Amino acid sequence: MMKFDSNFLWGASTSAYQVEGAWDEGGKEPSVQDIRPPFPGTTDFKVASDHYHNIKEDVKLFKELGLKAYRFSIAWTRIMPYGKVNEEGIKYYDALINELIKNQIEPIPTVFHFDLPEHLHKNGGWNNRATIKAFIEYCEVLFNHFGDRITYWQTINEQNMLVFAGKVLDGEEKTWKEVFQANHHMLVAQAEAMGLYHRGAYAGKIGPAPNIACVYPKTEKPEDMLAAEYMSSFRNWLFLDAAVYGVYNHKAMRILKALNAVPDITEDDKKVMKENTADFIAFNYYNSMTVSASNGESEKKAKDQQSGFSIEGFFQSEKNEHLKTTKFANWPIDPIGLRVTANQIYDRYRLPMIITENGLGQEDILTDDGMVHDDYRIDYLKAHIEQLGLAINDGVELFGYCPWSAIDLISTHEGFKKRYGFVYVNRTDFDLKDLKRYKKDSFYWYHNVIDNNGLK
Ligand code: BGP
Repeated sequence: MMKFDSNFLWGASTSAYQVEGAWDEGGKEPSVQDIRPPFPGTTDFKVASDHYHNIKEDVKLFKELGLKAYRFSIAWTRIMPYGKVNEEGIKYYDALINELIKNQIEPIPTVFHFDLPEHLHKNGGWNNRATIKAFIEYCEVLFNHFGDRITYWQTINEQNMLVFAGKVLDGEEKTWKEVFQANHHMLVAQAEAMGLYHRGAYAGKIGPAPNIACVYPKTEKPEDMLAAEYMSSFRNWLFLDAAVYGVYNHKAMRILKALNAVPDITEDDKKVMKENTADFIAFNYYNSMTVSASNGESEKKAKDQQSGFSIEGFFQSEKNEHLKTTKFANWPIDPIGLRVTANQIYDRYRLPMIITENGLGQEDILTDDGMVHDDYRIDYLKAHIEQLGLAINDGVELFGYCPWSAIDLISTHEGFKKRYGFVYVNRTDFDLKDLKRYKKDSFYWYHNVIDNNGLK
């Protein structure tokens, strides 16, 4: 099996609201995640995995796991509650970043991961242009305080999923027109943040972190191929073309026109987007998509981040009969799709790339002797790492892999029982137990992969 480059960043991922807890401590403002009602049968985000109070213990485990990188998100609500700088929030992330560095783990922060501050949300959220300014003020604080220790900044996690699965991710049902106006403001905010970072001449790099999935045509019919191209432009390239080339993808624009959802774009916005672009691409990959030409079936919205959707007149989501699916939510499992996706992104943009999420959510069982036999997760990750190696052999510039998730945390909409971590956290949705950490079988397995710098 191939060895990876000696600098390859074997990592793992989390996000602030899903792992930290301490939702009202340290001067934190509630975020949209704290104020929306939890999905039926699932917990809220108040305690999560209590990472906030366990940084030292958790980073020690990450070190033991062998992580070379830890991809996490910074809570806007800790750094700038109600728009004011909060020293306690800065101190918290200083402590986390310093602890990681002390343990030779590269900190890879995401600036914004689904947790908009409540006061901005109440003022119209991303639909209000004023949120762009608030975001830039927040970024400025981040770059000033942590910029000396960060090499890779990610701007916005899965902006495309905020667009297509927004109702699941922040509880808001919006029209296409509203969704794409909010999306446009996020694109401008991201470009301004990248500009701010570049002008500051910091030593690191900055880029977006969308969820990218290759799209297959259901059959060899040319109409299905065209449908796949349309979905890919709308779901994937709209977001990366904007971040890397500073322009709107033409086929995505064609769909926006048909949906009556073209946002208001000023000449200034165009200039800002064109002049400020990404240095690298972080992307999350869980599964591929399959579509056929629209047969007039009406629009179907995405159930969640990884499920398909249909746009009348352009593409219709289909089941891929060749792929097995996950137990939770029936997401297709497609390791080869990761190789296809990585190649497609590299073909288009020629930028260095890092995978910032990929993983399997499953109900794990803690045995009486404190073990978790998660061979299903090992199989999933192994198959994906194999394809990642093949993508690198193809010539794709991939410099890191951060599976979701470093430690168990709360799923976006399926609660604590849907676990992803290498480390088991002893709690359920409604019983906090002792929150003790246990190493799963996948922990020892991933440790060996990292140690060996590749699969054996
Ligand atoms: C991505 C999100 C993560 C994470 C992951 C797994 O879309 O960026 O926050 O939650 O999906 O999804 P879920 O938690 O819904 O199983």
